[in-house]
Amino acid sequence: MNLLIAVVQDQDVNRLLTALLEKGYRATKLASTGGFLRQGNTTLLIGVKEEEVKEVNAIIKEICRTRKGLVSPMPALDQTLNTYIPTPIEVEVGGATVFTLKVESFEKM
Ligand code: 2BA
Repeated sequence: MNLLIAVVQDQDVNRLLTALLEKGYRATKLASTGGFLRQGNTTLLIGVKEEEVKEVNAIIKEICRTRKGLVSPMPALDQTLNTYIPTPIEVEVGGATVFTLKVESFEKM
């Protein structure tokens, strides 16, 4: 058994969950926030057999899009807020960030 922890953009979640459920996979959806952009994203916990990891990763890859995000850098410590003009920096977000963990034990009680 493996646990995929997939951080995905909110815009992709519904399509991704539909695609996973259609193929018989189960998932738990958690609301999360990216540490860098401080914007909402979604973390999915997906428990799958070893031989299913590849297919689930392929589904995630197919559905999750790359998008642009904007972040405003914090002013330097020696810079007063009066003179600080934030210039947003563009970053590329996604498709998805996926961690694959081996599960030591899996039981439903
Ligand atoms: P955020 O932390 O909000 O990051 C959003 C995007 O900002 C990242 O996209 C990346 O392009 C950029 N970014 C993040 N940290 C950066 C840094 N220190 N310097 C410059 N640019 C930076 P993704 O890499 O696609 O990540 C999307 C979301 O996936 C992240 O949102 C975070 O919630 C999660 N994530 C990514 N890598 C992770 C990791 N190693 N551990 C835990 N969560 C991760």
